[in-house]
Amino acid sequence: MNKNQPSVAAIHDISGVGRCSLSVILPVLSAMGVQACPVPTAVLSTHTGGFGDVVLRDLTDYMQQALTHYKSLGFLFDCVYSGFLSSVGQIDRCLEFFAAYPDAFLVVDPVMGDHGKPYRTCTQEIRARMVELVEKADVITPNLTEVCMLLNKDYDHAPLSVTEARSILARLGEKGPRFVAVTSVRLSDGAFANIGYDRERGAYWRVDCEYVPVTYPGTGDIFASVATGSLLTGGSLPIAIDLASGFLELAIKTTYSYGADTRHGIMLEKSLGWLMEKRLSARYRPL
Ligand code: PXL
Repeated sequence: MNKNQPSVAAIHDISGVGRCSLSVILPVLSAMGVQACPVPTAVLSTHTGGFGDVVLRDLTDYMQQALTHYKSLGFLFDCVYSGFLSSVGQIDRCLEFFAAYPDAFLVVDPVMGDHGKPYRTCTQEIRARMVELVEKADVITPNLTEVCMLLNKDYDHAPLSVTEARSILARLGEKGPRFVAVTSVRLSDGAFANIGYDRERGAYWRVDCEYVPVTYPGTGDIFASVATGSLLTGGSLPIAIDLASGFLELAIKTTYSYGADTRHGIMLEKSLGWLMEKRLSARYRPL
């Protein structure tokens, strides 16, 4: 919308407590100099991972009306970035956004589950149709659970050989996206890594990370947002994965050091300043 600054239509839910989705996506993109325009898919009292009976207001109708309004104003977004969806109709709403902005860079974080299980609100129908967004995307950022759902494979958390890791990336790339980044992969050489594939270049990448023995909600959202911010401001795929991995490592270790309740997500407020400094680390290497 402003040619000096990339703009993103960010199609995700907003959860009041638990530091995930728009609560972390907006500050991350802003810190990276990217204008984030939220298109909320649902309002939730908390995320769905451990706070009991969540209050959820679905905004499927709102999404369509918001798009009609933006089109009437002639707004152009440089990027459309989708994530957590609370109803299967929202797949169609996302496809409408994608069609309305044919020149936009399309980021699909196929948020469906973690640790081998679907999120409580992620129905079989949503899981079956997520691939329609993936096919249109320029970049996708699934975790291993979501990879298995997209490839109709049984979830298996055994370490992956380099050949298996490359094969998963290539099969996802065949579905359409030029860039594939898969988070939190255990490799058979013992490394814990975020891995990537640039289909046009035929290049595979890995960024090895320090393993911290806890998991926090929202880390996938933060990974995808930092990577998106980097790609939109001139980063290559390995640079984007490197920056996202470095930032998460810092934020996770910071949170772990406080022993904070994991359900509240990572202490983003303590680490966000790092993102503004745009450090280059070049920890990436070919996979
Ligand atoms: O971080 C993914 C996510 C997004 N939105 C909601 C969630 C989760 C994961 O649990 O529950 C509402």
